[in-house]
Amino acid sequence: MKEKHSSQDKINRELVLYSFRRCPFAIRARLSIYYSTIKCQIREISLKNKPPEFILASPKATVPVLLKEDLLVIEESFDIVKWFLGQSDPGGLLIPLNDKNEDVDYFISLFDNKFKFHLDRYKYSSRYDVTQRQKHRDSAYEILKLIDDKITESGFIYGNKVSVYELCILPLVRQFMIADPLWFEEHFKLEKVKKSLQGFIDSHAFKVTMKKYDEWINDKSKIQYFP
Ligand SMILES: N[C@@H](CCC(=O)N[C@@H](CS)C(=O)NCC(=O)O)C(=O)O
Repeated sequence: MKEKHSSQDKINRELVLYSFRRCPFAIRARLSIYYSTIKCQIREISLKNKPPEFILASPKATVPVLLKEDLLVIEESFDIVKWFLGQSDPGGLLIPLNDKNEDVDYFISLFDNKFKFHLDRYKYSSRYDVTQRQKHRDSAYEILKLIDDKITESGFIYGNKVSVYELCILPLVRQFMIADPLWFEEHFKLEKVKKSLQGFIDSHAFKVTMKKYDEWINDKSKIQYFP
């Protein structure tokens, strides 16, 4: 964590999330804010025209980025999730992290790295190599099998309620579905994953999380809050 805020942020001293509506990593961060019940200033930015204040706060310039009240910056979505729920977790979403039989970090990094690698090459195959599209879809599918095996009788990845697993993994699975909705509808056979994704998309939490915000401009009278 680094201490880099613009002078105006130093005066404001409130939580600020730099976000991008469709980004799966920003979605997970906003979901954690929703479940924490904490209110946070939200700055919806354009990834094609990143504001200088954002780059100053986080030179790696990926969303989401959280500016904390103590002026520290959190630049990784899973760290943002853990931070918000570490402050307030009325729904017990962090419980799997305290279970010695669970390797939450392993699963989430599997999705953030390997799954995302194949997802990008499947979803945006024209930017990579169209001839490899199906191969990457198959590889992503193999990773989704691991989650299908994990999903319990109650339909959740851990126990009988939503947890940090759904928050972090399902936004990426949604991208996999969006890459080719017709194929997903007809050929995706991991029924537990399919049902879990549908429940997630239909949830109040997801609807609130996908609310549209105006693009941020540095004007005090235009501050927006999430949720
Ligand atoms: N490991 C990062 C990944 C974040 C990420 O890759 N975000 C994408 C948007 S989905 C981004 O900001 N890309 C930079 C760009 O498009 O310029 C995290 O978990 O926060």
